Amino acid sequence: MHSLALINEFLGQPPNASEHGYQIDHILEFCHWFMAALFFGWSAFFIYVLIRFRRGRNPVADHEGVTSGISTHLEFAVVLIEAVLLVGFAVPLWAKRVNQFPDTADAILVHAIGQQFNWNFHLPGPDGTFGRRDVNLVTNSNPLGLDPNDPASKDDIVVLGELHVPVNRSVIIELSSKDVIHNFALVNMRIAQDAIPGSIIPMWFKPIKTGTYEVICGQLCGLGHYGMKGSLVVDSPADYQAWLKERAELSGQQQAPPPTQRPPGEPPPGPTPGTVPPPGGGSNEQRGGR
Ligand SMILES: [Cu+2]
Repeated sequence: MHSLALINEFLGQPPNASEHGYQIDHILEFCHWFMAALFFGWSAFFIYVLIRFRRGRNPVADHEGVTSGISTHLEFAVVLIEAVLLVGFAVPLWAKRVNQFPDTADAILVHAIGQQFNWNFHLPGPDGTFGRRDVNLVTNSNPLGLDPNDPASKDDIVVLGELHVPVNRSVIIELSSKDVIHNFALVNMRIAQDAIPGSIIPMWFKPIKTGTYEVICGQLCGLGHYGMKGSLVVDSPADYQAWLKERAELSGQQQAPPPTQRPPGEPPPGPTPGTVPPPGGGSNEQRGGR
């Protein structure tokens, strides 16, 4: 890329894949170089002071103190640079993220719902309308509490852990949480946002490179926090359509009649004879062992 990317790479920053990410990277790079300059500058000054004002040379304390104005000018310059960084770069960049959302007409809108310890994604399906969700309807097989009686929910797509989005389209994610505070962190997209129970918080980014990227939880949310990972797959438009089609077919299968509606005479559902349930009960099998 360019020479300033040295520190970001050294600190393990993965490559940027979003439209606005280079701006974040520039600020990070500049801040790190600035902090490095301050660190070496102040360290040198500290060592100078230790030698210059040693006891052997100054047996009696001087009550006048420093008379030169150099340190005042230096400190003023540091404050000025920091103010320009904050007011001139950081705040405008942040304001654009939170105030200037893309037009929903051509953006992809997805709901992401955090739970200990997974990310659920809810897509509106072909009708473009999100079905009603009700916390009272949440079960193991209906992790988001989607209302089956709402016509808009019939074609909705619910996926666990893996979200696909098309490249070069803005993505708006409306974040919420089922339990505690999580943080939806897309490091490659240079964006992160807290998911707070009881709130729906939007965030947006525009992926510009296809590939598979990590979704992590950026807030310590419990014992399984370390494993709260998912993936964001940025597809070509054709691959994205294929994924949508596949997911729509799969969610059609999920709407098969529930076990209580089995034909008369058929045995009730239960563990397959001869199998041993795993320790701790087998009710979480559907969640997959990510
Ligand atoms: Cu979490």
